[in-house]
This record gives sequence, structure tokens and C-alpha cells, in this order.
Amino acid sequence: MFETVKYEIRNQVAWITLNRPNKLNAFTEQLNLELKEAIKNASKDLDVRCLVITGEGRSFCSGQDLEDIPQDLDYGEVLRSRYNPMVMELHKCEKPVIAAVNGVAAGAGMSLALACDFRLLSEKASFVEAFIHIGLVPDAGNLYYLPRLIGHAKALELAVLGEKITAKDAERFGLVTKVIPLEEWTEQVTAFAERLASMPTAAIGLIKKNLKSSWVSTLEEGLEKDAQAQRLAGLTADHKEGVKAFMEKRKPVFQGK
Ligand code: T3D
Repeated sequence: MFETVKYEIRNQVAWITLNRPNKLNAFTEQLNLELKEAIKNASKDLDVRCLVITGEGRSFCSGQDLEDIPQDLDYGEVLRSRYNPMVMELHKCEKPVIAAVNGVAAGAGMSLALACDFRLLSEKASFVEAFIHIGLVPDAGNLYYLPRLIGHAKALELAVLGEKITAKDAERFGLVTKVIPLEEWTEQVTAFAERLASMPTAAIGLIKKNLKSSWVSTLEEGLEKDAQAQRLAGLTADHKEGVKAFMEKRKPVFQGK
């Protein structure tokens, strides 16, 4: 289906693997577009309840392919036509999205990881705000997500200095859900993804939506959004099942609706 992305569904999890390992999974136009399509497919597929984005080989993604910089477009247009739609597809996704950062995530590769809901890092993984080393500005949502995740001061420091951020440092800054030892990587990422896929994923979608809008809402608007979301969550089969299972003292079986 795709050439630069592997797309597999297992146990209600869509596994989306960036597949240009010889270039450390650097972005080309084709990869931007195929990744966007893969996210769109998984977002729409009723059999999918969680997405995992990861990289083939030793890297997660090294950002824009520096050997494939388009000559015919200015960089603003490259972002508008290729990167921004990819980030917006992630932003629109109502299902939980995990960045399984298996190795280095540099430049727009770091931006991609920041735009996901969870970041699982291999102990060998790292982040690099590589933009500054080539005289560019962090893009693809990097400067939107980073201060929201770790605060303005640390975001500025990382973006300006562009130093390698080890998995341990990323965990210390609060950028990471979990750092995973190499030998447990596949097992732990799979377990985490399948755990999310078995949760009340419609409620997760509502949590994502209201958390995002909280940045631009007054308290009054936020309270109204709580009421609207809770109305919808209260109508789901998963809510009924959760209460029933509690009363029957058993584990609930959620369907994501
Ligand atoms: O609109 C626009 O087009 C602008 C948009 C910009 C968005 C951006 O993402 S800008 C930032 C672009 N990315 C970078 O500047 C990162 C460049 N890469 C690196 O800094 C390092 O490669 C890494 C820190 C990612 C990894 O370092 P290391 O030592 O583990 O690996 P390496 O030896 O540097 O790289 C291995 C190979 O991958 C090497 O090729 P070779 O020598 O084996 O043939 C290297 O050239 C290649 N490679 C790595 N990153 C890229 C790349 N080739 C093309 N583009 C890359 N981004």
C-alpha cells in the first residue's frame, strides 16, 4: 500500500513504521504524504483503537532529508503543503497515538514525536533539536508542543542550544511516558499499546479533545466542555459496562464505543 511506511494492524493497534532506515528514516515528500495517509486510515478504521508510530532500524526519524530539499518551493510552502497537514492529521486523531521512539529523533522527527500523545523511549533513544545547527527554526509544531509539555524556559534552552537530549534527560524533563530497556522494547511497547486499545477509547478521544482546547478556553468555557464531553461519555456502552463490571466485581470489557 505504501513504499516508505509499513502499515500493519494487530490486536486493534495500527503499527505505522517509517521505513527509510538507510537515511535514518529522514522525511521526503513521499514519506510526509504516506505517513499522513497512514494516520488518516488508522483514524478512520473502526477496527483500530490505538496507533503506534515508530522507525525501522536504529533511528526513529532524522527530520527532513537534507539531500532531498526541494529547489522549486520555499521552505514555508514545504511546511504548508507537506508537514503541516501531517501534524494536523495527528492533531485530529481521536484515538491514542504512541510515538515508540526506538532511536534518534532529530529535527522534524522530534516534532513528530512531540505531536503524539505518549512517548515511549528506548534507553538508546535521543532527541535533537537539529534545526539550529543548520540555521533553521524548529517547525512542524515543535515550538507549539514543546513549551506545553515542558515549559517555556526549558523549551527555549533545548531549541536554541540544540544539544543531544538523552532518554534519561528527556524523562527528567517530563517529555517521556517511559524509558524502556532495549531487551524489553517490543514486549513493553506492544503491552502498552494493547492496554490502551482495550480501554474506553471513546472517552480517551474526549479527554484528548478537551485537554487540547483547555489551552484556549476560559474556565467557564472549559466547564461547559466538560459537561458536553461527559454527556457523550455517559451515553457510551463502555460507561454502562464499566459500572456493571464494578457492581459485579469483575474486570470490564470495553469496546471503544
Ligand atoms: O521546509 C524544509 O524543507 C525545512 C524543513 C526542515 C525540517 C527539519 O527536520 S530540519 C532538520 C533536518 N535534520 C537534521 O539536520 C539532522 C541531520 N542528522 C543528524 O544530525 C545526525 O545524522 C543524527 C543526529 C540524526 C544521527 O547521528 P548519527 O551519528 O547517529 O548518524 P550519522 O552518521 O550522522 O547518519 C547516518 C547516515 O544517515 C549518514 O549517511 P552515510 O554517511 O551513512 O551515507 C547521514 O548522512 C544520513 N542522514 C542522517 N540524517 C539525515 C541523513 N541524510 C539525509 N538527511 C538527514 N536528515
